[in-house]
Amino acid sequence: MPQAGGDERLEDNNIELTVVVPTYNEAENIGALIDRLIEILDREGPQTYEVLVVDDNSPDGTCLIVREKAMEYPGKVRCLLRRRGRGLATAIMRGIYWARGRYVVVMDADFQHPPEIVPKLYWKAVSTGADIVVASRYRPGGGVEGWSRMRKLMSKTANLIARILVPNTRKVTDPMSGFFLVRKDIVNLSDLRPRGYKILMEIIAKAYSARIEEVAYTFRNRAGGKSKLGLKTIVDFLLHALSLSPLVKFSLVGLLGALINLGVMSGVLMTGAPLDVASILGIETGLLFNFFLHEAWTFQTKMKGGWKSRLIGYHLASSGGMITNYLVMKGLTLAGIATALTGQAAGIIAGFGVNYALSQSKVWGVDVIERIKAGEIRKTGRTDKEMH
Ligand SMILES: Nc1nc2c(ncn2[C@@H]2O[C@H](COP(=O)(O)OP(=O)(O)OP(=O)(O)O)[C@@H](O)[C@H]2O)c(=O)[nH]1
Ligand SMILES: [Mg+2]
Repeated sequence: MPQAGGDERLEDNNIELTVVVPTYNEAENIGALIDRLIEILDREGPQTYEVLVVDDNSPDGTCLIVREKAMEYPGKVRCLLRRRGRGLATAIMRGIYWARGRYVVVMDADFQHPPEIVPKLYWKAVSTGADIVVASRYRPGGGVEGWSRMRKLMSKTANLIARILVPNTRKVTDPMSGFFLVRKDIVNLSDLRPRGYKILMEIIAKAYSARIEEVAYTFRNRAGGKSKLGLKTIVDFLLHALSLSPLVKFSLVGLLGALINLGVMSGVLMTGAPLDVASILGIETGLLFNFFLHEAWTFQTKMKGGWKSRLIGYHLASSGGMITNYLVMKGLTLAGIATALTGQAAGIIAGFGVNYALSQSKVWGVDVIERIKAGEIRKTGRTDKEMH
């Protein structure tokens, strides 16, 4: 998708806020929502704003209602009609692309996201300098209204899965929120590959150096119309979280590294070299291979400075994994719980866990990557502060 700027939108690109509302069959809600948004934003919002509805050609005529409202509130309301393609995440991306505002708020049309929170998100961003402000159900003062126990449990589980799989989401209490503000220029639309509903999770996963704040809110019952939520949403969420997860990439790289380790070892053995030499060469080649792939792919640092200290760190993390592997095997076999082989297998799993945990938190931790992306860690590996 093309990036913002450099076209006809530039001339009136200097408004403060765009509220993007994706819709599919929201004729029952959209008119009232626009009235309410205009009333609140005129009173409490920034001087310049617009409401941009992105409608996927709803058969119930949602976009026609929006166009009537556009005449009622000139310059403040637009409907972007997508005749081809459907899907919430891509509709939101379209909305962000066409937004003229410096800040963009994304919200649902069905009043589950209270319009009164919109100015709060905006003023929070302005007063704190945040790049992203999440409207959170899980902050003190927030909550959900009318959810069954099952839906609460599903939401909490999804939250936990995101936290485990996508470390950057740990910065917020509600990474799955559909209600949030972003500063338009921090979203790199061509970098997003969203699947299903949870575009915020991906924006947070990829915006390493973004400053994030939250505002509590209560998620309300749908005012009218029907839900588009289904089983597919859950499957999409899981696949999306996996695709953003360094854990999955770390495992794949680890497997490849093991194959390289074995390949190099057998090659060296064929030259008549002693087993110890062949084994150590195999281990080190596998490690180096893993390291460079983790740099470029798993954690996407793109080798931006400080990599030598990360290389040493990765050797330590891997050694921690190997020691754990050995200790677990030894412990299980001595205790008579496992055979040599099953003990070693359990050791490999435990060792992998330790290696991943150390690599992810210490070598390529969220804060480390944040500092690399912000250009704070230079080629020497020292930070700007240390150099001054
Ligand atoms: N443009 C567009 N909007 C969509 C699409 N699917 C859902 N939406 C809109 O996205 C918002 C959220 O969808 P909902 O069906 O309310 O999903 P939900 O809030 O998770 O589910 P409920 O709690 O049951 O309402 C609403 O404004 C929908 O109209 C789509 O395919 N295209
Ligand atoms: Mg809804």
